[in-house]
Formats: sequence, structure tokens, C-alpha cells
Amino acid sequence: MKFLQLATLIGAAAALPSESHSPRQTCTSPKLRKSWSKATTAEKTAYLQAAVCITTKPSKLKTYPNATLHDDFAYVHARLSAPQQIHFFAGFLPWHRFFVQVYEKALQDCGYTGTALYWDWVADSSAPSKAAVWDPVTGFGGNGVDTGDNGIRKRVIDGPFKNYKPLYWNADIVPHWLSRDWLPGQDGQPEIGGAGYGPAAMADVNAQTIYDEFRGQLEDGPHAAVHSGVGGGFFGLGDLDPIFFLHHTQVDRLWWLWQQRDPRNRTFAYNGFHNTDDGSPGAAVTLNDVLPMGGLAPDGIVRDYMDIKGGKLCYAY
Ligand SMILES: *[C@@H]1O[C@H](CO)[C@@H](O)[C@H](O)[C@H]1NC(C)=O
Ligand SMILES: *[C@@H]1O[C@H](CO)[C@@H](O)[C@H](O)[C@H]1NC(C)=O
Ligand SMILES: [Cu+2]
Repeated sequence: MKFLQLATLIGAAAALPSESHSPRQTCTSPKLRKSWSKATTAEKTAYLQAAVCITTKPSKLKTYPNATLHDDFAYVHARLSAPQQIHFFAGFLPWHRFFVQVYEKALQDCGYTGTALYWDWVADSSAPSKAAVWDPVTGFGGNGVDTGDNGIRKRVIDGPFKNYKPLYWNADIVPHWLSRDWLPGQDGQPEIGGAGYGPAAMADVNAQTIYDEFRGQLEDGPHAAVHSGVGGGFFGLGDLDPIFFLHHTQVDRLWWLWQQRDPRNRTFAYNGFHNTDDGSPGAAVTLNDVLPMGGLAPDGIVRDYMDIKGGKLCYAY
């Protein structure tokens, strides 16, 4: 009797549809990704040291004589944005999930033993300029200022990246200092905005039940509001500010939270159309679509980046 019950249970578990999508049950100890404000000082220091290491290591792609590995990340992100292969369609979420993973590996190659960390800007939305991520010692430094030596751009003058000179601006060679230009506090809004990425904004995004509608509202809404709130090189493709990866790890976590509301239906939920040069909808997306990584890592397949504990991934939030 006891054996029969057990056999029935095993049979039922094997029949779960979610199981059939992840045949490789290799993710036995997923690594926890924490928020920056919950990480210890030692963890934050180790992360920042490795992030600085990436800005000093020579380029892997050799796109320019004095390019660094961090410049490679900026270059690939900008290059894949024209024509648009990574934003403004379904592929936005799996591509950036993959990009964060490639960066996490680069941090580890620089001696970091932790995981990607995220900036929980929903939690910080009522006073974003006070967020722990801007700390000059245990964070990424603060707003840019007019120093007169950075063209029209405000220059970040504190924190670990004050001496980092990004090579690219939108994949063009434009050496300049890292720039930020926070949205001023106005109309009852705190500095760096906040209403666009607070709990109410996220509730609207989370109300979407169709993958590509969720993706579109998250990308065009809170994700974009953080980019424009921080401003400067973070506004567009400009700098690929190192804070980018904390921002996109948060976007990744918000997608995962949405998937977790109905994991059987949503873990592999993926729909929508590719972009085309003339703006008309392209081919329908599929889980077999390629995720290009421009030489930073071998290209991936969307299906392998849908489940954070399956395919090519093994982490938790
Ligand atoms: C890289 O070379 C350019 C000149 O081509 C120079 O303007 C820039 O400052 C250099 N960057 C670094 C980090 O040395
Ligand atoms: C899964 O999605 C289908 C189609 O959208 C829907 O009919 C079904 O109720 C969903 N299942 C659950 C458990 O929500
Ligand atoms: Cu992007």
C-alpha cells in the first residue's frame, strides 16, 4: 500500500507539464541573487572590485586598440540595438537575462565568488537618490556634475568608476567620462523620478496576463523610467553604466516574480513578433529563436533562458 502511494506520487510528478520543459535536472543548488541593500559590505566591496576589474581588463572582441572588456559589453549592447534585436519586442527579457549572466561570469573571472545583485528600485522609489547603490564607497557613486571636461555630459566624480573612461557612445568611438544626469525633483516627485517605477506602476505591469503585454509594459514603463530618471549615459545606449547590470537583474527578477504567479503557464510563456527595419511586424517569435551575444559568449537559444532553474540557468531570487 505504502509503495503504491509512492509510485502514484512519482507518476503524478512526472506528468507535470513544467517538468517536460527542463529535461536536464542539473540545477540542484541554485545560487541566491540578493538586493544591493541586503548584501553585506564585504559582498558589495567584492562585487565593486570585480566590476572595476572589468573596466580595466583588455577587450576580448578587439574592436579598438585601447578598448576594455567593459567597453565590449557596451559595444555589443549598442550594436545589437540597430537594427533592433534586443529591445522593443519579446526577446528583450530573455536577451537581458542572458546578458546579465555573461556579465556575472565576467565578474567571477575577475575573482568575485558571489552572484549578480539587483537594485530594487520599486522599494527605493519614494526616495531613489537616497538608495544604497549611489554610495560613494559601498556603491557606484552618485550623480554627475558639470566639470567642464566631459563635453556636454555631466561627469560622475565619486565612487569606484570615477576614473573609468568609457570608449563608446552608442557604438561610436567617443571617449568620455562616465556620465549621469539625474532627473531633478519636481512636481511633487523625488529626484530620479520614482512614480514611474513604484508599487502602483508595477501593479499595472503585473496585471498583464499575456507574456508580450507584460514585457511591453515593463520595458516601456518602469524599466524605461529608471533609465531616464538616472539620465546621462544611462538614458539611452550611451555608457552602459556599471549600474546597468543591477537595473537589469531587477528587471529579470520582476519577470521571474510574474512567472511565479502561475509557473506552469508562464515559465515558458513567450509570444509576439520580431522587429523589422521598416517598423512592420516581422516573423512570430519562438522559443527556438537565437539570442545573439556578439562574440562575448556563444549565442544562446530563448528556451534555455526562460526558467531560472533550468536550461542554461541555475539561480534564485
Ligand atoms: C583610448 O584612445 C583614445 C584615442 O583614440 C583616447 O582619446 C582615450 O582617452 C583612450 N582611452 C583610454 C581609457 O585610455
Ligand atoms: C493557463 O492559461 C490558459 C490559457 O491562457 C488558461 O485557460 C488557464 O486557466 C491557465 N491556467 C491556470 C492554472 O491559470
Ligand atoms: Cu538593453
